[in-house]
Amino acid sequence: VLSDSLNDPTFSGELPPCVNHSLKLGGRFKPLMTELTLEALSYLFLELRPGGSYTPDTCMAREKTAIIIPFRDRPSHLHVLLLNLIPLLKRQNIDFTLFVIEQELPGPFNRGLLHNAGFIEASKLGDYNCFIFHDVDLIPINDLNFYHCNDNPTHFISGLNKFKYKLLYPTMFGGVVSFTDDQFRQINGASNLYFGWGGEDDDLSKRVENRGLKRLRKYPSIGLYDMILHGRDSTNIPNPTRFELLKTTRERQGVDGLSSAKYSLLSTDSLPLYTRLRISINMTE
Ligand code: UDH
Ligand code: NGS
Repeated sequence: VLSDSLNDPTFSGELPPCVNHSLKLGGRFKPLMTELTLEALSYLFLELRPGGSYTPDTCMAREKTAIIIPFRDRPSHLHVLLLNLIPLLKRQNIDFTLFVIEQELPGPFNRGLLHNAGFIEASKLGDYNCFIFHDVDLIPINDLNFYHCNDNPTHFISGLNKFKYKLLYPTMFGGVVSFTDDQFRQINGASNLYFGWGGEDDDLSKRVENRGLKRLRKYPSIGLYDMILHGRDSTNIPNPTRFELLKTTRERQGVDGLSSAKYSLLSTDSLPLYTRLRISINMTE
């Protein structure tokens, strides 16, 4: 007679830990660039809980991960990212929640402040111990690029299609990076002062170094991404003050960051595939 162990009162088994060498993993793959609607996507991923959370049901994940996506007006990129990233995270047995942190108009885009606001708001909603900050237009193309945190902050990108699957310079630290809760607090998060395009990721890179942490990077054949090619956003023009700001990273680090992030949270919506956080930033504050 077959018995259901879960209904057996003497059964007290625990799930085994999730391991990296899951049978579900392939290696490099070609991403799907189809732009589906959010409704179609939500039918594809019915196993996600409202707000975009997923917990593997065959093993215990080693950490609880918040994926934080800085965002403004890129719905088609977001849908392509979801189509590729959700299956990859599931194959890797990651326990995750997707947060899309959106900066309302008007005003120039501020990616650094969105990192801080995303970290602060996600931490209020769950006990996440791993944070992965993820640009909306970067699609991972290797299953072995694990969405885990490490003993030091980690740059997930070792090569990008637009740079012939290489990087522009060795200290690059933009696009997709991971921090444990402690690591992000240790560097006082990102700078809030970079309005417009450029430099905020270099500032983050220096903040890691200034606090005696290392920057890790994924193995060259593994940290591969395809960027969805696009032009410059009209509300994210190059920031003319970025080079001046980069000269004062060290002096500012203690007072400009997580500890001083100012924004208004306009709404929190638990959508089928992600938690949407809308914020406004007052440039004059
Ligand atoms: N982002 C938005 N909306 C915006 C601006 C930025 O969602 O209006 C987010 C998004 O997650 C994006 C990230 O911020 O991936 C970084 O912004 P970006 O993609 O504009 O920056 P990147 O350096 O590209 O990747 C700059 C475009 C330069 C075009 C040059 C054309 N030859
Ligand atoms: C550097 C920018 C970074 C940027 C990187 C790659 O010059 O913010 O280029 O940009 N630093 C400064 O401007 C100080 S990319 O070619 O991907 O658009 O991330």
